[in-house]
Amino acid sequence: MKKLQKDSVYNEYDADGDGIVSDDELSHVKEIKTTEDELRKHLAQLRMARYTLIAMGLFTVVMFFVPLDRVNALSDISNLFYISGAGIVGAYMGTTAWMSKKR
Ligand SMILES: [Ca+2]
Repeated sequence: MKKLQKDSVYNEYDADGDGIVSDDELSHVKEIKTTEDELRKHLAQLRMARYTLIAMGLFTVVMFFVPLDRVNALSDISNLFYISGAGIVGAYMGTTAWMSKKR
């Protein structure tokens, strides 16, 4: 019988913790990795959407303290900022709803 080396990275594939990495457990490795990748990707997208929302909120609050002539000068940029921010958040929500429906 073969054994894993000490502190092997494949120890985690012993799902039931009996000290034996069985054929059945190994066959699930790809599935586990795919799920982990999806979770990581989802987490990154969640962070992006969250920080975009926070940035939009902060930007709005900051705009209250900026002199009006500067606000007018920046209006083209701030319009783009709001539209693209809403696009990011909307795309996140849309794909999240679509992905959870697909499952
Ligand atoms: Ca096992």
